[in-house]
Amino acid sequence: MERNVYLDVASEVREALRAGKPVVALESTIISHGMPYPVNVETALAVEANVRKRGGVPATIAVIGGRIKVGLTRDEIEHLARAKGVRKVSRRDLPVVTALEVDGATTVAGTMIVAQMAGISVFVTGGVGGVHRGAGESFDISADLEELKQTDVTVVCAGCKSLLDIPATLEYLETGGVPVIVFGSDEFPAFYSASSGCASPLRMDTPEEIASVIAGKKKLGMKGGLLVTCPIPAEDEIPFDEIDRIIRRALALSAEEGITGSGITPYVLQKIVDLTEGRALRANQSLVLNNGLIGTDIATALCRRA
Ligand code: PSU
Ligand code: MN
Repeated sequence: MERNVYLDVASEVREALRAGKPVVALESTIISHGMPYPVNVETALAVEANVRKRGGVPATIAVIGGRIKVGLTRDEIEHLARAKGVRKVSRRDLPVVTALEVDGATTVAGTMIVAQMAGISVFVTGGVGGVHRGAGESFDISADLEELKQTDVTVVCAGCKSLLDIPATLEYLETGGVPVIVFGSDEFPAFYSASSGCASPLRMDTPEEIASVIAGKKKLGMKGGLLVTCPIPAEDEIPFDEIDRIIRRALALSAEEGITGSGITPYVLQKIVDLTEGRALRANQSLVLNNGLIGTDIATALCRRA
């Protein structure tokens, strides 16, 4: 593990890594900016429980008072879930929150950076950022995609929302050399719905197969992550056309309100929850929990190879 004066790795996580046990990183922007209280706390704890249920050790990542924490206590999760003004921490923000000694919730990009610092290979979340609709004009492309190009962590998610331009996101990942695997489906999933209209770039049906690609990339000495996407469980799926209409309305509202930059994703996520009266929130919870199980199976398969 790299020596890092800002990093606090929880003893359970450190011991699991030393013993070669499966450790799964979890992000915190979903807690502070992605879901309302108290569903955010319930979900964060439930996904940690799912990781444990499958024999893994969860490591939720965030910045508390400028310290980069790998593995949070229940009180720390509760704090992030309730506190106002917790910053959203992507790559550009990490040196700022540590220097200023403030709180920060890490995005996919931020969490990947910290997971790599701690020596964690697999990271589970809900959805990943991507190329925004209209990015040709706005240049709004999530730093998550840049991170996948350069940081050696596998991100397990449920695809990306149609708030993004999904075909452009897949093109961008291809250009960046990021393997995109769909677990058990021929179609790339769109978060709330199992279908997106985009074919799966690569389908795999077992955690062992996926672990072999992660291990293979490492052996080749190639930098960068992998994106593993898991379709939402069928019982909680919202049909693509139905949720797409709602997302378009949420996007129109964000434009009317003049929301820009890193504020767009949290604003739109909140509006989607409001407009669906919580159905989107239940779907979000369900897919994160499912990803927790699959991600732990991948981490376990990876440990068995070592
Ligand atoms: N998409 C979701 N839920 C989320 C996010 C994205 O469905 O919570 C969060 C993640 O933390 C992701 C970040 O890394 O938003 C991307 O933000 P931006 O588009 O500003 O890069
Ligand atoms: Mn952006």
